[in-house]
Amino acid sequence: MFSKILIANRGEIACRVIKTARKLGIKTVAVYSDADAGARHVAMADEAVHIGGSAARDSYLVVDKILDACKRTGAQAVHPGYGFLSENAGFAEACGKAGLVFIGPPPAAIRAMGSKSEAKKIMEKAQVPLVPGYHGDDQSPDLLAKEAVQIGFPVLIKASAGGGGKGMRVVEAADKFKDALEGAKREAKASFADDHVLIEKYLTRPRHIEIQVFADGHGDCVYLFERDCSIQRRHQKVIEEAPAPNMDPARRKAMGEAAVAAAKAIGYVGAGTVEFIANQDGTFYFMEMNTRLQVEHPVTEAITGQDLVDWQLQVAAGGRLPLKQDQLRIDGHAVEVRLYAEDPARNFLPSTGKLVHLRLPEEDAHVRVDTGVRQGDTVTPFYDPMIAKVIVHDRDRTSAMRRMAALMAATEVVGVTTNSVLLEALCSHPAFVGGEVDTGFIERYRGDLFPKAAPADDRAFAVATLARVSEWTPASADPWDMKNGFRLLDVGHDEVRWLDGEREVVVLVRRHRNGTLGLELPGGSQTATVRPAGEGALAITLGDDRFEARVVRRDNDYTVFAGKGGRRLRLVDPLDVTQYEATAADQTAVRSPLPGKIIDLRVKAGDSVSKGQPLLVLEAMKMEHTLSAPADGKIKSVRYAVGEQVPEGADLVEFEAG
Ligand code: MV4
Repeated sequence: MFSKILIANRGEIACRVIKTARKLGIKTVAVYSDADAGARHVAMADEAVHIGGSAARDSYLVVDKILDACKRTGAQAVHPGYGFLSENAGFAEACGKAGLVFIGPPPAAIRAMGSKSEAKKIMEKAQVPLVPGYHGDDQSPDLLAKEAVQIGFPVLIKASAGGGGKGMRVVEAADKFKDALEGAKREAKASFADDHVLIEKYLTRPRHIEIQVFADGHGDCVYLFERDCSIQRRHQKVIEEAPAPNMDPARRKAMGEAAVAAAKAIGYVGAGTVEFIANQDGTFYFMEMNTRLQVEHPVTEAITGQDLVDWQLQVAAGGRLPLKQDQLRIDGHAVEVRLYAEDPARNFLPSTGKLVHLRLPEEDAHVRVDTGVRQGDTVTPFYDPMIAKVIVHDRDRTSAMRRMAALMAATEVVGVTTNSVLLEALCSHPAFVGGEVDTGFIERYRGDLFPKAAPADDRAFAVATLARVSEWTPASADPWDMKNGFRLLDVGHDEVRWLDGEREVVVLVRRHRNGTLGLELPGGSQTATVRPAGEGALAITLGDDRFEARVVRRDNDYTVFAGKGGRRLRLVDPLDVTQYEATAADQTAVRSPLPGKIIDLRVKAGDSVSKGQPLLVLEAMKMEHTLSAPADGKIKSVRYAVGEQVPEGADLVEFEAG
């Protein structure tokens, strides 16, 4: 077994690998970029090596710097995590050439799975079920059109070099095929420099079911059952679970054995995932194979009781698989959610900033939290904005979902916007909890999952006001002996002004002789009491209700956590004139929300535009963001050209409202 390994990654997966290495008594070396100098994975490792600039291309993707760090520290093996270089055959090869063990599959296996059509050819030979379709080398439009008719519409045109849904076109009928084919080839050429496409029968309500496989270097290979990852948004997994709901045991065995056949067909070693797409009736087809440890591996660990990084280390060190197939069992049900710093209200734009307040679920026998951040860290635009993975394991699916929904409702983050409200809504949605699972779920239930932002309710105003009053009332002071800030106006009341978005609400506060408070709220008067509870919480009575809440103050922003996600209210301080942000009509420029690259301009100086009209497309954090006109108006100037890099906050388009 290794005495020292280097983790060529960052964030939660780096922390996660370090945790298992430490359990096995293996020393760890972290690598880090400028932006990660104070990161959690650096603090957790036994040693750390700075490898370059914040952008991944200057650090985590630079093979030579990682190999040099191994050399300098005497690391014997490299764990690539996921993303970055984890599926880079050249990197795996370079490790081997440098006398290092790459903790992953052989380079040839990585290469074999790199091309969709190559992978499908290998699977066909291994008799792994493929979606009915055409993935030949003849790409003449007439032949492809004939194949499409043969398959039967609707068909799906897919870029062979594509991934994550890029370059896919659904074609409903023959007369639409030629245009769609041209569009798909154009996009494939632009995105992957390879316009080779394949044609498949389109599955209308598919499920994404993947099988965890594990092979050692001695010819053994097992499957550790399935994960259902159908709940996705823009091909980003949002919720993953194991086992798959309503999975028939015979089907499970068939999929597991097909996945093992796939792994054996390419001489696989290590942890791998064979992805299938399945119809609602359970028929399944090979989609692709991922030659890395997946983000969602913890749900498999939870139901099997295995530590897959431990298995990786043992197999990479030449050991045999720890268990045989008939020793593996499913226990209970596990679900994982990915807590992201992104803003659903701004079309899921990544949300960057300092984690002023971070209260993640407490770990216990049912709950695991894999995170790479701590309160006070900053979510930067350089990397995937995942804050944490929360994994719940329980006796059955309903219990696991109920527990997860409660954890999401209690999760508190201030400083960035997160998707915790969406996660809570999903895990408590009757259709989802009832087992309705397919890749179109979020779109189908958009109305339930993204309710219109309701105005703050009386409870939010009451809690924020009580927090404000608590700032005036030192815990021990006699409410009548007020020295600081509590002004007795006419009949002994004070007022607290709040902004909820653009709506201003005034709450009158009266102190009663018996020490209770009278609050005049938008919905009427309420008697309240407040006292400090443990860990910065407030113990509140409001009318007949008694509950705990937490309020996090940042300048004049009070974020209320009272069991339904965070609600931010801004204290109106009459002396602070800067609090009225420019409304859209006042905006004279469209600014870049993130550092990125301009990849498309839709307007030019002099154009008249209407509110919401797309102006340009910015590429940032591996995603495309379309920036639109904040109001009706005219374009005065366009400050940047296609291909130019822009900093966060740069004025991209000068705009004149009206
Ligand atoms: C499909 C499909 C329907 N029919 N293939 C999306 C990206 C890549 N993972 C394959 N994908 C799909 N392939 C056929 N023949 C629907 C999808 C698909 C999808 C698949 C799995 C998980 C999420 C998805 C979201 C949209 C579309």
